[in-house]
Amino acid sequence: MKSIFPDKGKDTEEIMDKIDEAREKDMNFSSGRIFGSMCTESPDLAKEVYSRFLESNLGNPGLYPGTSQLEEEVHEAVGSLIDAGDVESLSVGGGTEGNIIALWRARERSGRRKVLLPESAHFSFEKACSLLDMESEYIPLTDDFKMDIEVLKNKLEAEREEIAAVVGIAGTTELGAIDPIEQIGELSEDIYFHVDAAFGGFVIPFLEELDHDLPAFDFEVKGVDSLTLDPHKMGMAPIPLGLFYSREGEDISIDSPYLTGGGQKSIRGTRASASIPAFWAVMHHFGKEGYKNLISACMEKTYYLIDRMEEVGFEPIIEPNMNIASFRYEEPDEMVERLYEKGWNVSRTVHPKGLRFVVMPHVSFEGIDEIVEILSGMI
Ligand code: 0PR
Repeated sequence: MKSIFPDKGKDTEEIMDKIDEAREKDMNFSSGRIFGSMCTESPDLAKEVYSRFLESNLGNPGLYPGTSQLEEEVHEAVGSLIDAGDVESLSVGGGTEGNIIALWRARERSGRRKVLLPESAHFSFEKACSLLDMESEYIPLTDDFKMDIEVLKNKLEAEREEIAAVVGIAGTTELGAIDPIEQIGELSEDIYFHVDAAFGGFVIPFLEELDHDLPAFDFEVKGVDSLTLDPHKMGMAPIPLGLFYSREGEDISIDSPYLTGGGQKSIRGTRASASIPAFWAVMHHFGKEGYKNLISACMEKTYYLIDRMEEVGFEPIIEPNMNIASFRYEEPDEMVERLYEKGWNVSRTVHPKGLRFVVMPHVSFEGIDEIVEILSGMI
């Protein structure tokens, strides 16, 4: 096969021309046209900090005591938002890695393979089950799109001995619904209970401070064994950064004899770590007050989007708990494609079929007016 690997080095200008050409094809948050992503643009400060830590690799933490210290401070500060106390914490690549680690621990602890999940669970649990040779069993949802606690109760009574883990979601991907975490915690008792708060974990604590009445979802609930949440979603951190917290931390550590640190608990070995100091900076840049303002502005835009969509005939699937608004629509796939061709990114829901908007901080009132205008011309 003929090698197409570059023969000789090129000059920077030529390289950068190609790089810019590719970058210009990408969509970007600042256009205000992305409604289908749970990520957003980080403040400039984060970009500056990120670029100073490109070498940093917490897979070998002894080489980076400065980054390790910032990591610890991030874990403690975010942990205090979710009542984590002194539970163990790990930096992960995002919700997917956090969910895999949770099921891995549950399997090792119990020696069992069955996982009970709400039908609204993110597809990362299917990856986890496939990797870990575990079996997913889905619990149907109630009319308000939360895990049906009665069905869970019966399942637990009938199959308790086979069940490795129960999963609850605090902020579902499609609708932002919050499962009844307290009730699941009571039912799960000695069975491993993991909360996927990848999105909601950075929203609910601030909404609570803004006097929204939301259910307990974190380590305040006694039965919760582990919880994952993503600063790279509403935390405004650059990707990739998730945080996994676990009440019982000793389950799995793999020896890493050639490295500093002694053992690794994460799935990744080498871990790009620049997003940790970048997030440390973002967290200090906003503070609680800044996050409350951001989330409150997102909620205002969410309600505005719902009003505007109702005006043109769309029906919201649920009253929003957080900054996700989804609307019933029978043929979302085709609509999503058509909007994409026009330069707009809107996502879809599957249960039930609909159009899904994540109202992140980069979304503007003008952007909402524009997309509603376009949609109303297309239905
Ligand atoms: N758990 C929940 C509840 C999630 O919503 C997600 C991601 C995950 C776990 C997995 O997180 P990571 O993708 O960080 O591993 N939800 C979004 C989704 O799949 C992620 C996303 C982000 C999608 C940015 C698109 C995008 O542009 O829809």
